[in-house]
Amino acid sequence: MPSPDEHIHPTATGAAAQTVASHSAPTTDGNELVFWSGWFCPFVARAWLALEEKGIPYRASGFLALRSEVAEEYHNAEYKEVNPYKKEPEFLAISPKGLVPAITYRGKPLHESLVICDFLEEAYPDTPSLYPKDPYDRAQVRLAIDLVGKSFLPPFFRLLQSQEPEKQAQALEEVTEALKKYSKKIVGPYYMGSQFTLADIVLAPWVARLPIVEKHRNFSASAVGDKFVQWVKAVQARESFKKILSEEKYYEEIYGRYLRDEAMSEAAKATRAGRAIP
Ligand SMILES: N[C@@H](CCC(=O)N[C@@H](CS)C(=O)NCC(=O)O)C(=O)O
Repeated sequence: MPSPDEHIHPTATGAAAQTVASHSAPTTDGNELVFWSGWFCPFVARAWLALEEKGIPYRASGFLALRSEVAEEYHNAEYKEVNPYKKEPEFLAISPKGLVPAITYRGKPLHESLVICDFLEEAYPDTPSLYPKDPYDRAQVRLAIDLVGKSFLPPFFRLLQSQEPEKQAQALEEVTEALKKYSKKIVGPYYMGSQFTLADIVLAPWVARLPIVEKHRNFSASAVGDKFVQWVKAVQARESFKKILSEEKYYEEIYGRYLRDEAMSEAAKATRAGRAIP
């Protein structure tokens, strides 16, 4: 039986659709990199932000789902819209957990959003860096990444999926606490100051998803603090961020399944079972 998550809106919309369309011509760089993607995914958004920030050429094709003829030509540099919930064998060969984002670089596959971001940083050294130069500052970026992964994401998923008011309240407190910790270190306008780094990218996709928890779970950015509110505004004004946004109503649709605790993604299943998210 197909899982409910297979029936997601099949393509990017709004500004994200335009970004995909504006990358539809073949690239002139030897077509090194393929971006396996889904418009709906915050982890994809991290890799997409990194690609856009770095200006790495990629070709968009707007495929709705992975097809074998697409797989055959996957050495061509393209943005490929994938439905990871279908777990097609061709996609599993590229991304063993069956999760987006993934890339193929010169035909070699890689997965995990942060691994991909770091890979882009190293494979394209002549593009704008996502890390500061100073080693201590770079370590601060890594600490921010660690904080978001360990302290923000697990309660964020619990906040979405919990049905009981006490569990929601507990998760809301944990989300707010994690964001307060993050905010304490924001230099402004971005986490590390004027440079937009991976410390921003790791959390930025959830800026587009905060309206969901504001509307349905009493989340309040101002309860986190003014520094956070200002950071959210700076992220919203960032060109790369605007370029990868789909229309809000489609996020609403996706997250409806999480809010009713019906989502069947690996992350939703792990959250339900009290396991770490993959
Ligand atoms: N840790 C992974 C998480 C990626 C992830 O969970 N992607 C979701 C979409 S947002 C996915 O592909 N889900 C398919 C599934 O759960 O079956 C990363 O950072 O790349």
